[in-house]
Amino acid sequence: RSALRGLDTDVGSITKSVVHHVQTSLARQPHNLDDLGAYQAAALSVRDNLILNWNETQLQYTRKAPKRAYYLSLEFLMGRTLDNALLNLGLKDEYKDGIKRLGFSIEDILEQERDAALGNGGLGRLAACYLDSSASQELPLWGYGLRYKYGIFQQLISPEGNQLEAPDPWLEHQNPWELPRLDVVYDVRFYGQAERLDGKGRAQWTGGQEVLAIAYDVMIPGYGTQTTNNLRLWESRPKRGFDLNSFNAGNYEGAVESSNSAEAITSVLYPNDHTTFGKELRLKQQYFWTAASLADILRRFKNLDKPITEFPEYAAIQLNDTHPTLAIPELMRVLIDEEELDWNTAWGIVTNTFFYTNHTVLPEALEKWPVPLIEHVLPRHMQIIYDIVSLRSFFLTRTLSDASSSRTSVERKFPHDRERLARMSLIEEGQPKQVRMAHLACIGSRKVNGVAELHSDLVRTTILKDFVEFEGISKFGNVTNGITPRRWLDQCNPELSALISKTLKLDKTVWLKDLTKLEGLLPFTEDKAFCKEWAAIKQRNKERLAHHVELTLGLKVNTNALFDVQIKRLHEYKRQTLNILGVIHRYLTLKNMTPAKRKKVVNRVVFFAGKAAPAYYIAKLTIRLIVNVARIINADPDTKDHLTLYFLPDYSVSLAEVLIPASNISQHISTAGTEASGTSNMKFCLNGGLLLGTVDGANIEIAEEVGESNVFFFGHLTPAVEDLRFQHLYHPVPLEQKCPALAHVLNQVSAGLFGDGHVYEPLLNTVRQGDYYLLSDDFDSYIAALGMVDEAYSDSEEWVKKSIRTTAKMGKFSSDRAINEYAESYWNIEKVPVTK
Ligand code: 26R
Repeated sequence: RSALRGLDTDVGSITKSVVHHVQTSLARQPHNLDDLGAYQAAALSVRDNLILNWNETQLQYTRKAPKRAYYLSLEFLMGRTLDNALLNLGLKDEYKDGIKRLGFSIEDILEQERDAALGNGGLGRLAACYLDSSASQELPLWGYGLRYKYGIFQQLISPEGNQLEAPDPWLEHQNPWELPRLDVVYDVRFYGQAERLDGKGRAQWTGGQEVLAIAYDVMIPGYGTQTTNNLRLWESRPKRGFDLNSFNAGNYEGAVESSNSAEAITSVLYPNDHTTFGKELRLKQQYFWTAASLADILRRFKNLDKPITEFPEYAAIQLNDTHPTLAIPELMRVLIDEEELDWNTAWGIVTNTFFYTNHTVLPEALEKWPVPLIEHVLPRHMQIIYDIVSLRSFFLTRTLSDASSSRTSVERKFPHDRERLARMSLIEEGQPKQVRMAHLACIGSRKVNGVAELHSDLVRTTILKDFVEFEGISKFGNVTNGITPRRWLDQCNPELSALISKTLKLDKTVWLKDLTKLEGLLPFTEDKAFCKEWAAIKQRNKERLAHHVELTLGLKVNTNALFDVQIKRLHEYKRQTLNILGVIHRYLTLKNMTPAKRKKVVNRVVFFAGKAAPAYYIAKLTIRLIVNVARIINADPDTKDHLTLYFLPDYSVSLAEVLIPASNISQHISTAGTEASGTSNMKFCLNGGLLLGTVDGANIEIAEEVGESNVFFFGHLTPAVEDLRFQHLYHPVPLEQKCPALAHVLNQVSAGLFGDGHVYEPLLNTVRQGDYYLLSDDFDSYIAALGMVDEAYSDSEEWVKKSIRTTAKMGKFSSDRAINEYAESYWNIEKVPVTK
C-alpha cells in the first residue's frame, strides 16, 4: 500500500526524503546527526504522506458535504505519534529499512519522541482511541480540544516517597505533528455587559476582554484507509499584543498584563480528575474552547448555503463529559442574538445537535459552577441559562405565552411535586447558587449515554433518574467503551500480533479491523506448540519490562515470578490502598513461614504506577506508603525472592505500552459501582493478561465475553454498597472484630514497620473510620481471590489456556465497534470512502 497520490514509498525514496528534511527543514548535516535529529527528519518525512492524505480527505468532505460529527473533549491523551503513523500508513518496514540505511535504528528513533500528554487518564485516552477508529472506519469526524502549552505534570518521587510535580514542556522541541493555521482565527469574549433588547429574549453582549483563538491541526490517519481526519486544537493569544499607552507611561507590567492573561488560558492542563475546583481559569478554558469550536463548525456549515434550521442534519456534536456543556448556551446565544431566531426554533436546533456522554457518577466529579462566577465571566450565558430554567423552555413553570410549543413542562407532568422540581433544577440552591452542568448537558442533548452497561444503568437510576421519568427512557443509552487494537496490540506487542496472524492465517490488516476474528485462536488452546510460543512471548515481554526498569531505575527485576500490575490515576475509589495493604498482608504471611514453606509459594512482583492530583493528600500518602513498603520488603533477605514491589514514576501512555504486554494479572478493584468503565482492563486482557477485579464497570462485560472461569472476581456487588455504608455510619463494628487480618496489617503500619507510622495515620484512618470505599468489607474476599490467582498460576499449562481464551474473546472491545455504535445510533453519520 502506498500513500495516496503518492509520494514514492520505496526505501530509496524514503531515505532521500529523510535526508532532504535533514538538510532543509532542520538545516543540519546528515553525517553528524544524533538520534533526536534523525527522529525529527523521519517525522517530517512521514508527515508529508499524512498531509497529502489529509488534503484529499478534507477535499472529499467538502465535495460530498456529508453530515459530520464533532468530538469535543478537553483532553486528548495521544501518546507518541510516529510509530502509529507508520503503522496506519503501512510504511513501517520501509521506514525501518530506510532509517537503517542512514545508520540509525528505528527503535532508538521512536524512543526520541515525547508523549503528547494532553489528558489525565481514561477520558482523554478514550478520545484518542475514538479518533483512530473514526479514521479507520472512514467516518467524517473531527476532534476539537485545547493546545495546552504544558500537558499533565511530570511525576517525580522523592527519596522519602513523596510525589513531586514538574512541568511538562512537551513543545520544547518543535512538534512535527501539528500544522499551525494562523488564518483560522476567532474572537472570544469574556466579561463585559449583556443587555436584553426585547421581549423575545434577544440581547447584546459588549465590552470585557477579547481573546484570539488560533487553530492547530493534528492529522489522524486511519488504519488501512486513505482517510485522515483532523484534530483541531486551539491556542489562546492576546487580541492586541500589549497596551502601548501603559508601555509609554513606563508601566511595563501593566502593559503586558492583558496579553499574559490571554495566553494563560491555554497554558496548562488541569491535573485533577474526579474533583472539581471551581477555578475561574478553568471556566475560561471551557468557554474559550467551546466558543471557538462552535464558531468553526458554524462557519463550515454556512459554506453549504443551507437554511440554519438544517444545521442538525449536517452536524452532530458529542460532549465528552460535561466539560463542553457551555456549548449549549453558546449555540443558543449565536442562534438568538446573531441569527435572530426565536427561542423555540433555536432550542429545537440545539437539542437535535448535541449528544452527551457521562463518564462518572461520583458526586465530587459532577461539575457545578457558581452562578456569580458565570455571571461575571459570561453574563450573557447566565441569562440564557436562567431563560432555560424559567422562561421559555419546557423545563419549569412557564410565564411567557408560547402556545406554539408542544413541549410540556415538568410542572404540568408532575403537578405539585416541588421536591422533584428542586432536584431537577439547573440551579442548585445554596451559598452561592450553582449551575449543575450534567442537568444542562442532559436537557440540551438529543441523547445521553454512559460508558458500560452497569454505568449506564446507574446514570438512568441515580443521577439522571428524574430526567428519565420526564423525558422517557429511549433518550438514555449505553455505548460500552473500546480501545484501538492497533496501538494496544499490534504496536505495543508486535510479537503477539505476528503469532496471531500466523496462527489465524490472516494478514493483520484483516483481524485488526475485525477484532472478533480473534475467536479463531480458541481451538489452538489444544495446540502444545502454539501454547508454548504464546507463553514465551509473554516471558519476553516481561523481560522487556525488566530491562526498562533496569535502564530507568537501575533496579533488577525477577522475571521468574508472576507479574501483578495496577496502573491508573491514584484515587481512593480505585483502591490502590487495598492493593498495598494486600501486599503487606502477603509479606507478613511470608515472614511467618519457614524457608521450606516459602519455596512453595508463587513468587510475585507487584507493579504500581499512576499520578495523584497535586492537591489530593490521601492519594499522595498512598504513593508514599507504596514506595516505603517497597523499600523495606525489596531489601528483606527472607522474602525478596518471593515478593518484590515497584512504584514506577511518571506513568504515561508510553510506559503503559511496555507494562501492559508484560502482565500476568492486572488489578481493577474499584468499589462496586464507582468505576464507570475502565479501559486499561480491556488492554490487559487483549494482551493475554488475566483480570483480578470487582464486579464493576466494563469488568462485568469482559467476564461475560471471556467467561467467568477466566477472571478473578471478588467483593461486594453494587446494590450492597449503599447498605454497607449505612452500617458503617450507624452500626460500626470495631475493625479487630470485623476483619482481624486487615486490622493487623494497619497496626503493623502504625507501629512503624515501614518507617514512622504516624505519617500514615490519616490514610489508615480513612479505613478505620467511615471506610467510605469499603476496604474492610472486601479485604477478606480480596485476599482469597489473590490466593486463587496463585493456585491458578501454579498450573502453568492451564494458565496459558486462560490467557489465550481471554485474548480470543476481546473482539467486542475494539473502539471500531464503539465508534460505529455512536455513528449509527447517535450521530446518524455515514462512511465517506476516500479513494484515488
Ligand atoms: C470536573 C473535573 C475535575 C473532572 C472530573 C472527571 C475532570 C476529569 C474527570 C475524568 C473522568 C470523567 C474520567 O476520566 N472518567 C473515566 O472515563 C473513562 C472513559 O469513559 C472510564 O473508563 C473510567 O471508568 C472513568 O473513570
